[in-house]
Amino acid sequence: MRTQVVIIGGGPSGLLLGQLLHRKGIETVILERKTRDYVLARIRAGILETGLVNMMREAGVSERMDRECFVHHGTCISYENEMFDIDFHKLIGQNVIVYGQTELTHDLYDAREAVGAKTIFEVEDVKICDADRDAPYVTFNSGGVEQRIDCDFVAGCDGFHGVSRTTIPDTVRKDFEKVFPFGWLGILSETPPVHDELIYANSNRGFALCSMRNENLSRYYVQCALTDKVENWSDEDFWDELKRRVPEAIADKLVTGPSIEKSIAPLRSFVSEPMRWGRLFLCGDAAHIVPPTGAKGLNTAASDVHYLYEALVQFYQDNETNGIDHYSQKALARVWKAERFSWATTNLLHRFPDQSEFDLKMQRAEIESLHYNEVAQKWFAQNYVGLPY
Ligand code: FAS
Ligand code: PHB
Repeated sequence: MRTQVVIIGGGPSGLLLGQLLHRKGIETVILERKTRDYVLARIRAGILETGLVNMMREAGVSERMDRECFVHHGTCISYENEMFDIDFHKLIGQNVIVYGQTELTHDLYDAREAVGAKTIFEVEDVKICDADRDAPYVTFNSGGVEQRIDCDFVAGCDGFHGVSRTTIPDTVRKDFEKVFPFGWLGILSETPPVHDELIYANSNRGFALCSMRNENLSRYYVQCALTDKVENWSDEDFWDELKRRVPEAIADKLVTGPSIEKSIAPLRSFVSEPMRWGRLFLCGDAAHIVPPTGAKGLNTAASDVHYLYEALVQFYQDNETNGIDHYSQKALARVWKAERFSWATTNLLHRFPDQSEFDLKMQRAEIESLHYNEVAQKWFAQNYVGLPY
């Protein structure tokens, strides 16, 4: 088998890259470890930056997103019984949209199948070979049969636990990591959202987030201990704890109901450099992870896709290598800014086990300056809606 670009990973990064390249006549094969249903059952991001929305439109996969999404002109931050709005539209004339990663991934799978582009599911034992040479190839096992695909390039879109990142030798790669001492317990419930915008809550009991997917599908999170287990939390326990962490006026109007999904995600900041080794390019969670506080995970994967897509089109159409030669540098410049915002918002809104009284005073002072200082709010708004590509 031969193709131009082998994409490892059929998550949003791989699918979006594949769809964009297809529309430029560049052939790809996606290798996905799981089944399509398994990938679509994962509940993840909910906020899309304008950059990602524009790429979905360029990929020709935005019809349902444009029809069903919520446009959010701002977000709310609460601290104990106080709550304030950061109005992106008023401050910087921009917004974000609420459209679940699950839906976005579903749309991309449908689009890929509609154009007949090749995706091989349930692959095993994927190996990237000769990535540092001019004729890379990928071997894998499918249905018990060893297979090989020769290609020009490999896009490692296989997430944090994939094989792409570690294909880059330890002598070349440098990883940067910070593990946070808590996780997020999230639930999905078929209930109306408690507020028309998201609420990021800082409380003396820990962080909480009120989010949504549509007018009758809500997504909520509470900060929990790393040792916590989903089975320790009944739905009632969750709702009671959420009510303790948001302002009374919000708790009073919260509509509760049975959870249809419940999971705990650990929080970490992680970046692996470089994001290119020879003809292998890392994209998305394969190269970096952020705590979801700043809603940057999926959106930073999108900017990687943007840079790699542009670079590969330039190579195939203009026989230019400037884009691919500068891919890692360009992608990392934006990645680190997203890491900074995600780290800063996580420190601002969570309770840390080792926080002193002084630390709590500093956290409170920072939230209050965000509440009353327009310059601080503009910085938050510019980062939350997404820095330019
Ligand atoms: P993904 O991990 O989504 O996709 C990688 C794909 O590669 C997977 O389908 C996997 O099965 C496949 N794969 C792995 N190894 C392979 C191999 N060896 N061979 C073939 N295929 C392989 N971001 C936010 O912005 N907001 C959130 O609320 C949020 N919540 C999250 C919750 C959890 C539990 C996790 C893990 C992440 C969350 N994220 C969130 C971040 C998330 O949205 C990612 O940024 C996004 O999925 C990145 O997409 P990909 O880079 O495509 O990686
Ligand atoms: C979500 O809706 O899942 C979500 C929204 C914003 C975040 C994190 C998660 O910052």
